[in-house]
Amino acid sequence: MKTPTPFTSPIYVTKPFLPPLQDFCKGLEGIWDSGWLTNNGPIHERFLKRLSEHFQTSNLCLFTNGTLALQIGIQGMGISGEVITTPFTFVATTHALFWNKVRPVFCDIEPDYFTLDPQKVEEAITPWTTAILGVHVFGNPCNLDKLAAIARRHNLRLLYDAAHAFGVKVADKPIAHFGDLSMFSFHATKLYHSFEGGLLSFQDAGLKTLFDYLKNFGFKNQVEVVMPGTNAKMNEIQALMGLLMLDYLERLIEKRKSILLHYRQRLLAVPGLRFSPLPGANIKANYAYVPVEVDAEEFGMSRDDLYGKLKEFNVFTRRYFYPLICDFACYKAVPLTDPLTVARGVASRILNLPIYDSLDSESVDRICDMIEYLHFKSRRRVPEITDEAAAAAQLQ
Ligand code: T4K
Repeated sequence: MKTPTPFTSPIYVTKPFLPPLQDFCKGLEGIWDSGWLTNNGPIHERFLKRLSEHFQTSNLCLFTNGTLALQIGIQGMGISGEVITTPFTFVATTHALFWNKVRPVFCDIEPDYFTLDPQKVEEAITPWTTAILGVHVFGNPCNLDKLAAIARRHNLRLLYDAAHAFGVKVADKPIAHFGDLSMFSFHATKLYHSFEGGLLSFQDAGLKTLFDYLKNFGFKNQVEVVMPGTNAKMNEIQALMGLLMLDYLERLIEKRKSILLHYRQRLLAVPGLRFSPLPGANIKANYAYVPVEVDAEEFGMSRDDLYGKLKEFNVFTRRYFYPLICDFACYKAVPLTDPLTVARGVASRILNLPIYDSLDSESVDRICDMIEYLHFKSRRRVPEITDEAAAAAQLQ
């Protein structure tokens, strides 16, 4: 097998899609003309209106980033005591609890889609539990029905970190319709972005005013501050990007779907590589990430070695989410009530492959060639990808 040629410029795990520069510049001219830069400006209001149509609800509030949105969501809902959450996520999920002086209770995940394991959630409930904070990690919806039933049975609030899940629908409903509150991140690394940005969607319309106060220093009007709020407002430039990006959302999702299917078709038959099952028929996925688990024994090389070797070919994959949050120095003291067996295994095997709009199919093929080559080299044999295996892989 021939040694693949490294890419001449780096291939990162993601690269933001940008709308045509002239459209953005036209929007900037409007901002220059109006002189309105932030604090619920006209573009912010237009963006919010378009998002209400997209989400089929007006219970929405925009923020400068997803982390502050989640922090404010937790605070505004009066969450206290303990919250059951996942250790397999970006660290901001737990930080948002910590900043509210809420104790995280780390609960194990299920092996297919890496979201909270409902049975483990129920086992972790104590008299101090006030809420469940699930994460639709990589855009995979949590087990919505089971978590809702547990929350109902135990009188808990149900919050979702939906940072990865913009554009996802379940049974034709935007994923924001599930749970009491969902947070979406519009960070540059997301499939849909506003440079930086965040959104809360919630069921209780009464929370809107509270969130608006909390993100704007607690101001009710020019002379009344009704609570110690912070500054977490989305500015006009962010809103402009978000507004322009909305027109491309479906196209971006379709392109990602084709990239994911391409990776699967090429790599599913390689021993030691495992993809999550394709989403169920009632789920409209957003294909935000391409997580693959690497079984060191079968693949012939550990996940970390593969990650390192791909760098030599100028391919920069990411180990989202390793280490587990409970293993970071700042959370090591949080007592664990569960060995987190599944989460630990997944964190040690997971590797996210590059996926973004401008990644062409030739580049996907080259990345797959590199992975096959590294497997071959470590095994000293050509992977046995028969026509039947490849056909079966495509069907899975
Ligand atoms: N909850 C979850 C589950 C999350 O995943 C996140 C954020 C949050 C909450 C918090 O939401 P925000 O407050 O961020 O809205 C990135 C992002 O910074 C972070 O937003 C994201 N999750 C996380 C999964 O990924 P890093 O440290 O991996 O980013 P970075 O700078 O290494 O970027 C990754 C690659 O993307 C780079 O190698 C190159 C490319 N890139 C990046 C940026 C920023 C670009 O091409 N252009 C860019 O502008 O955290």
